[in-house]
Amino acid sequence: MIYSKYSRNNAGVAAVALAIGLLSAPSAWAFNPPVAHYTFDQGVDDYSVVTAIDSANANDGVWQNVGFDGLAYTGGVIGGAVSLRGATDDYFLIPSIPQIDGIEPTPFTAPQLGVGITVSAWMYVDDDAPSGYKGIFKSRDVTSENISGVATGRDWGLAWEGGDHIDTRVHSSGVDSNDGSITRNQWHHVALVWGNVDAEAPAIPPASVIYVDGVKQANVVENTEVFNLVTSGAWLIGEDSCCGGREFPGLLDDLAMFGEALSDADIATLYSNGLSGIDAAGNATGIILPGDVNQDESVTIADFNIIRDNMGLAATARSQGDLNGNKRVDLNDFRVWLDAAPAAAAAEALATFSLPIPEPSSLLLVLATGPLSASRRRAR
Ligand SMILES: [Ca+2]
Ligand SMILES: [Ca+2]
Ligand SMILES: [Ca+2]
Repeated sequence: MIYSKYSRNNAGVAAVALAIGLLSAPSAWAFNPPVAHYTFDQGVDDYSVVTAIDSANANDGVWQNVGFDGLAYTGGVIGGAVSLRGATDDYFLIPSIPQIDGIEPTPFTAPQLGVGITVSAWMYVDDDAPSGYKGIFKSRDVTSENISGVATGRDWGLAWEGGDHIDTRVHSSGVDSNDGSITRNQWHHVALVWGNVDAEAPAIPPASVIYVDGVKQANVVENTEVFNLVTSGAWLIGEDSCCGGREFPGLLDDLAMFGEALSDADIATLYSNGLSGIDAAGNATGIILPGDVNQDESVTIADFNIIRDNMGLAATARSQGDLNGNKRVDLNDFRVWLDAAPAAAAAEALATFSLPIPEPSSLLLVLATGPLSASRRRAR
C-alpha cells in the first residue's frame, strides 16, 4: 500500500489523493447517503460544541462527561475530527438510529442484494495511546434476530482491539481485521458491512465483512445467521458500554451509518473520496493542512505568528493555534507547525527566537527543549 508511508500528514495525503486523481476521478455516488453521519467539522473552530451532530437525520450524540474537559477537536482526514482523551465517560451516546429499525436481509424469501447496514469511520491513535479493547462505534442495545430467535443486549459495531487490528461484532459474534492492519500515528479507514453482499450466491445470506483502508479483510463471515435488525437501540461513539475502561483514546472522523450493505466498490469509493477530502455523504469538505492555523490552505509564517502570540494560553478554537486539539497553545503546537512548514518559513520562525524578548517567555522554553524538528510525533 503506497499510503502506509504517510503518517498524520495531510499534505502527504493530499499528494496521494492528487496522484489518484490523475488516474481516476473520485467515483460517482452509487449508493444512498448515510442515515446517520457525524463529520465533527463544526467543533474545530468552536470547542464549545458538545454534541456529535448528525447531519443526516438529527440522531445527535450526547457527550457523557459533564465536565467536557475530555472533548476537543482538531484537523481530521476530511475537515475536522473529534479528539478523544479516553478517560472515564469521554464518549457520545446516541439514543437510537431509528432509520435502521427493521432492516431484514430476508435470506429465505426474495433476498435482495444490498439489504443490511454499513458502518464507516476514520480513526487515528498515537504511539502513547493505551492498548486494549476500545470502542469506536458500538451498541449493546440492539434488538436483533438470529436463528435462535429475537434477542436484546447483543454486541454490535467496531472496536480497536489490542493495538493493531479492529474487532467487529454482529449480534455478538466477533470477527477481526487482519493482524497489523491498524498502525499508529496514521489515519485508517475502517468499515463493517452486514447484510446481503454476495451477488454470486444462489441464496444470499446476510454476511459480515470488514474493510481497512478500502481493502476487504481475510475474515469474512459468509452467513451470520442473523436475519433481522429489529430495533437500533443506543449507539456509542468512542466507547463500549461493557466492562469499563473501553473509552477510545484517539481521533475519530467522518463516522457514518448507512442503511444498506455497501459493496466492495462502494467501500473503496468511501476510502478514496476521504483521501480527497470528500465525506461519506459525498460533500467536498476539503482537507485541513496540519500546520495551517488560519485555514487559508497554506502553511506560512502567519500561522506561526498566531501560535507565538497565543503561546501558553488556553484555546477555544483550532484557529487560535491549538493544532493538536488539546485546548491550549504550547510547544507541541509549534512542533506540529514546524513539521508542516516550508523550510524558509521554519528558518524565519526559528530566527525570531534570537531576537530580544521583553520578559521571560515560553519561547525561551522552546530554545531549551532541544532539537525541535527531530520530533514528528503528534504529541497530545
Ligand atoms: Ca470531518
Ligand atoms: Ca495558513
Ligand atoms: Ca495544543
